[in-house]
Amino acid sequence: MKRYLGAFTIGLMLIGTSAWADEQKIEIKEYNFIPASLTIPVGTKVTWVNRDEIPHTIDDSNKLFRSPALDTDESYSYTFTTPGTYQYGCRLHSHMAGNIIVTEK
Ligand SMILES: [Cu+2]
Repeated sequence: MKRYLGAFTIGLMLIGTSAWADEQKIEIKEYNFIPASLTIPVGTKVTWVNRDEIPHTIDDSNKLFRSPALDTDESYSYTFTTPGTYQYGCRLHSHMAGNIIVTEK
């Protein structure tokens, strides 16, 4: 039983490490996505965090991903599994725009 738990713990640590390496964060501040342009390898999880006092959304122009309205400090994540260029914006503020370039691994 002890040995089983040990292997389980190491497994969890490995999962934790790879999740850390394949994650990127985009902050929303003063109606801007920061960074507005991000290049990532396929398989990367992107997390947007709203740092404004007003709600924002993350909406892909091709409707691949679409977040609910995020209040202050709320976040939304999407994992990109196909290479390409993704344009997104905020459906509450049409002038907000960002893009993500997903490259082959
Ligand atoms: Cu907005």
